[in-house]
Amino acid sequence: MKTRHITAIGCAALVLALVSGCGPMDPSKSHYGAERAQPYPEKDLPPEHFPQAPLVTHIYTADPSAHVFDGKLYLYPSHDIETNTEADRTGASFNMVDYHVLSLTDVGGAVTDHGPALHIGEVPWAVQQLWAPDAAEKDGQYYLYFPAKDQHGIFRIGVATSDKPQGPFTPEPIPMAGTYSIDPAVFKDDDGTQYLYLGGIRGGQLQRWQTGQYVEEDSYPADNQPTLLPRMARLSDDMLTIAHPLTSIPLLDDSGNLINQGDKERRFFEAPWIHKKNGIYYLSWSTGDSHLIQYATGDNPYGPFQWQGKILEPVAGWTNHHSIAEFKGKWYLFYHDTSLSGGTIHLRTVKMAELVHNEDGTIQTIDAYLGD
Ligand code: FUB
Repeated sequence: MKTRHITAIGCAALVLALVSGCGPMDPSKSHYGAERAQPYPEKDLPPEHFPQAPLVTHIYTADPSAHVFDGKLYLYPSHDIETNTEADRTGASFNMVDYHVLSLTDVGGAVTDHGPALHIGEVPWAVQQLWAPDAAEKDGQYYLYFPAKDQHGIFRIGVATSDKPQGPFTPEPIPMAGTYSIDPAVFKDDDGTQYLYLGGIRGGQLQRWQTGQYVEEDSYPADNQPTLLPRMARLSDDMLTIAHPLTSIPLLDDSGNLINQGDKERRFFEAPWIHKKNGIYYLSWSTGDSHLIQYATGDNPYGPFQWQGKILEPVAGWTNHHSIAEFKGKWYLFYHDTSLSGGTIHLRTVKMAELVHNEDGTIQTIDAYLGD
């Protein structure tokens, strides 16, 4: 078990990473595609361009899903590694093999890495790419939900259980029936009902499930047609299965129409996340190739959700993936960037920043990359 402090250690590690060969990758080979909205990682930027320090610096971490269990803040991130897998449009270079759970007792205090919580070799059906996970608790049992590719190269969602929030987790022998794509996120409503949200296009394969069956070819709606939508289902009482088939979550623009495929700054790409404040359900997501975290609000877990604004500007790196949680009376955004690796797109590091909800329920936009 390792414990790290959020201190200048982060800066030292950044310098080390910059000189240790984790150099910038050709952005034309970036995760999922060639688009790039901002100059980083073509430049090596010093730490003052990043208002928040890495939460841990001894490993690369990404896609932080945050939950408070027993008064402690737990993060369930991806564990990024250098795999020498060629980067391509499917995200092949994000070839992660295990998870580590992190926890904090106080914001700004020590961050504990609880060590390996689940390895792909322990999951009978999973072959590669342990991508963004999430976790949930029910009756003293903890559930880790995770995407991985099966023997056919198809992303499925698996679940693993533990009697401790930090694991280690024991995987179920098969993926959750009726699940597909990536980026599971679990939301527990005030009445205790828990819901699974998921989805990601391009490398996340959501575009291959438009008929309800998997097809090998990628196809997308025309730019003037409604975009592909994230999916969700209520979790069964056993937390191991979904209680009904995955259903699409309508995302509406400010005029009340479904957001169109061509609306690249707002359309859903990956990383759905739900939080609830003052009776308002907030659905937030990553726009992928336009590198934003957007959000919409609704009055129930199924939506529809109407777009409200932007939560996070593009970070350093290609992917932008977040979660939101309340801890000790304040709300926080958890996100990642590539500042620690000096810009290597698949070597990211998790961070947190305070998130402010305005009186009218809107959310203040955060900029975690200060540019030049
Ligand atoms: O970490 C692998 C993938 O990159 C995640 O599943 C996506 O959301 C993106 O962050």
